[in-house]
Amino acid sequence: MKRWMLLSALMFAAGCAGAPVREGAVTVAPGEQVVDLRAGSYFFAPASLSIPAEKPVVLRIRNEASVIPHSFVLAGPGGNVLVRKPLRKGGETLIRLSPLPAGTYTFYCDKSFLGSTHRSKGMQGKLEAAPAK
Ligand SMILES: [Cu+2]
Repeated sequence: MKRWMLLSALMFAAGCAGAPVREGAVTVAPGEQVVDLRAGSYFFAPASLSIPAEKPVVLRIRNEASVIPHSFVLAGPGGNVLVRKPLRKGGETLIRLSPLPAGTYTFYCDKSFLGSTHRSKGMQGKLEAAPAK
């Protein structure tokens, strides 16, 4: 009984460490393209991604940082924010991108520490949505 309570307390704590809103789990559909991205303090790798335009894509972001909080923000060519999501610490976060029009997008982490943004420390990159040939 005691052990069961401790386990559920741990799971509760782990589940609540990230986003305040619980979101439905993203599952990859058959044939859907998965793009891998690594994140950490303070980088995204690769810093330059290419995906097909007008196709749904799932981003699979492996966050190597287990203490410092990071996020993934995707902004359109005009700077408008399309996606903003906290990254699971020391684990994977799946993000399904709606089909994007061809163009160059920017992704970055919007966290900061002592007035210095993670983005300025190197947590940013470019995502190219390329038209099919
Ligand atoms: Cu960050």
